[in-house]
Amino acid sequence: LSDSLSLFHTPAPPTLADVGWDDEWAAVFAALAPPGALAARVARADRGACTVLAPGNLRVTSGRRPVATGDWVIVGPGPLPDDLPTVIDVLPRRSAFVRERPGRETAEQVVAANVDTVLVVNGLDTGVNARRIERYLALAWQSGAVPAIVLTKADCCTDDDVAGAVEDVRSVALGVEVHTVSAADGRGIDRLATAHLSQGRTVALLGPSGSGKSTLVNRLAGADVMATGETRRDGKGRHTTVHRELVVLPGRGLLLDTPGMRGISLWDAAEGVSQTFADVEALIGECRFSDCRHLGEPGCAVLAAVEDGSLVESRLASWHKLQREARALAARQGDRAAKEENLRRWKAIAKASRHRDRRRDR
Ligand SMILES: Nc1nc2c(ncn2[C@@H]2O[C@H](COP(=O)(O)OP(=O)(O)OP(=O)(O)O)[C@@H](O)[C@H]2O)c(=O)[nH]1
Ligand SMILES: [Mg+2]
Ligand SMILES: [Zn+2]
Repeated sequence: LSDSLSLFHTPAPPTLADVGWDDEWAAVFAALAPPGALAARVARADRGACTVLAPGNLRVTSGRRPVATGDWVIVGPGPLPDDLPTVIDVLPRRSAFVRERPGRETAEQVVAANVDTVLVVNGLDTGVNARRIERYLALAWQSGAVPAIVLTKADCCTDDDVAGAVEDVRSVALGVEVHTVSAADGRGIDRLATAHLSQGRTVALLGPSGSGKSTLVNRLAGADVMATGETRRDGKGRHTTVHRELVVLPGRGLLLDTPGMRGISLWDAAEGVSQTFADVEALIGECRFSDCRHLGEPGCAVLAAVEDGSLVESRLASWHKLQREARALAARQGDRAAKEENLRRWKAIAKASRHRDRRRDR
């Protein structure tokens, strides 16, 4: 227990409401939980075990169900008297930020569950990366949470540079709030807190390593809850934060800090891409051909917009790229589903034939 007590920097343990519990969760829990089980929220998930919040702060085994940081789970006693309590079930997620799991297999990774606001964090010391922001926004919109963009380290730039960066971001983040903050001089922090922190609400911070996510968590919490690290200049970025972790600010909501992600591949993000590129998609209906691919067909409204300067060419290229990526993923998912189906059939055949052999042996 003691190693997880650092999650709380106030002496009073958080209440269920502090952790995000509400009537809707209560109703779902009541419908699914066996008598005597507890509701708890996953603050940190490790292989096979997780730390959960509320009613206390306890270490439980995850059981067979994969759990993600931010999940609401049903906890019951372990199978043997001395066993740790065990996650029996995961309550259906209200939102989930999901990317493709890095590595070779085609699988999803739930980065954050039941999040209300996704803060897409970008450091002004490295300049804004519009393409990366679009990618995060696609996944954020897809997640069901509301994205906002936070440009950190405003103290590293002149006011003109800050204004220019905000302008650049606004042009690719339509309808999304853009905040500029500095953990060094404190600017923008209160405004960000007022806009997004309140009891029971969950705010996830996502962005590259060294962009200042943990520093911002500490600023918002008013205490050093997360370790922070020097930014390396050689581009080899060592990750300071290595676990995703939910931090409770009693009465003021929850922050979900994450390790910087080097690459972030789309996972089921078609709708999120459409929402991120609402400006491009609005033009599509105007193309002469309903199956226009916007690659040079006559009467293409998208290319006409590039021509007259109302759509930036690099943004169109970015849209094409993310569309292709979403389609390629769907194809790989289809391949994988077909392989799994094949494997299931072979296993069934093998089992049936073993059964037959046994009967023959008798
Ligand atoms: N000047 C300045 N430096 C900052 C600011 N915010 C963070 N930093 C510095 O940036 C470096 C990285 O900050 P972290 O908060 O550890 O970055 P992170 O996004 O959590 O990184 P990972 O945990 O690796 O993903 C540290 O040296 C911080 O002191 C800021 O507003 N201004
Ligand atoms: Mg960090
Ligand atoms: Zn077209």
